Amino acid sequence: MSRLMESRLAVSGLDKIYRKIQDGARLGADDGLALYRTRDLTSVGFLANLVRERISGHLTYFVRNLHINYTNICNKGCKFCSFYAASDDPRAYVLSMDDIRDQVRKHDDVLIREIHIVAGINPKLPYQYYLDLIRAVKDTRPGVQVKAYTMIELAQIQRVANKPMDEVLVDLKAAGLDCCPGGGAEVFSNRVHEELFRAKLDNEGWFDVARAVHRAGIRSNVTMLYGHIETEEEKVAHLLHIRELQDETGGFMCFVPLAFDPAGTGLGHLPITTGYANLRESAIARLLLDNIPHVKAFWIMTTPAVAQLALWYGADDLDGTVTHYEITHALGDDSHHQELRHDQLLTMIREASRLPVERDALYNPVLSPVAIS
Ligand code: V47
Repeated sequence: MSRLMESRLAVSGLDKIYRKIQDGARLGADDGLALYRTRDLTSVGFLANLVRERISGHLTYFVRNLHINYTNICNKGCKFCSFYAASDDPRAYVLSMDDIRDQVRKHDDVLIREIHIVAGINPKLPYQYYLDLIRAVKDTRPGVQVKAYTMIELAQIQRVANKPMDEVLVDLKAAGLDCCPGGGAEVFSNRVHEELFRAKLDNEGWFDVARAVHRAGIRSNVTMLYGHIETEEEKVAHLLHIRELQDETGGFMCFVPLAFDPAGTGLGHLPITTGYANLRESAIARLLLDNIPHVKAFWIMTTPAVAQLALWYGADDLDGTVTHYEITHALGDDSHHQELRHDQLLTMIREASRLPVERDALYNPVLSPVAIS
């Protein structure tokens, strides 16, 4: 390390954290708070990059994927969500199996490896719907991997299945479920739960479902929704809870920081997150989550420009081509069309002096002419 960087870390009070990282020691809650409280983002990024390069070198992962949101009907009423609709709302929809097949077929001309499926909690949907949905996708697009159902949806699926979670997961796996997305974690704080998503599964419930998923041999991601009413202490506690659960199960593939988009939500008065805040979240997550292999820069929420910079602030994954994202609007307009072609992802990664690796939903590198070109 250069003398300049050494004195910079000393001035910002992060030299102790640097020594812990060098020694491979775990950071604690106090370190997490110090990382949030310093104004010296460059030093936080420098530290996060040491860990990022220790874990992934210069590699940066991406996947050719597609999102399907099978219903927007939801009975949870989360204050941060603009996607949900009551069943009598004119915007309300439920996709039939034919609709699902049509949505998949629309992309027949492009290579897709992962289909990411999440939706609202619609109490009218029967158990069979969730199994048929996975089968419909896999029949229409043989070989594609299905990343479906957050822990919140799984709790609902178990409710309608009316049988133990372990048996539900066996059925879902048999239908073709490959892994689960990380949504619904929000912030593991009873206060935030009470204020923003009271009707939803509580934090302990989320952990229990994740434990069952990992026990069933299904890997998942985990998210944190930031930029609303949460405190720095609550974010540190959230990250440390995840680290503890990962020590226990080892089932998390990737941490996904999700920048809150206030447009159309019950928190519409809040500002959108800044580039500074977005880079800080990916860097601190990389430093505290020493046992999670990947940190995602989800460009949909932060803009591609900031996601590209995040590759030097802890992140080693750019998610993917995405195409259409219903949960939030495209920044700056009212549409849901949000797409980066794989060649644009490659350019972004290479321009940032990182090495692109095309992956599948489970982070296995795939050798394709694009990945090696
Ligand atoms: O759980 C809801 C979040 C999540 C808003 O696993 C919002 O690879 C921002 O989990 N502003 C669903 N976020 C999306 C999700 C996800 C996304 C990308 C990749 C992965 C992965 C998972 O979206 C919800 C909630 O936390 N969300 N409303 C909003 N206004």
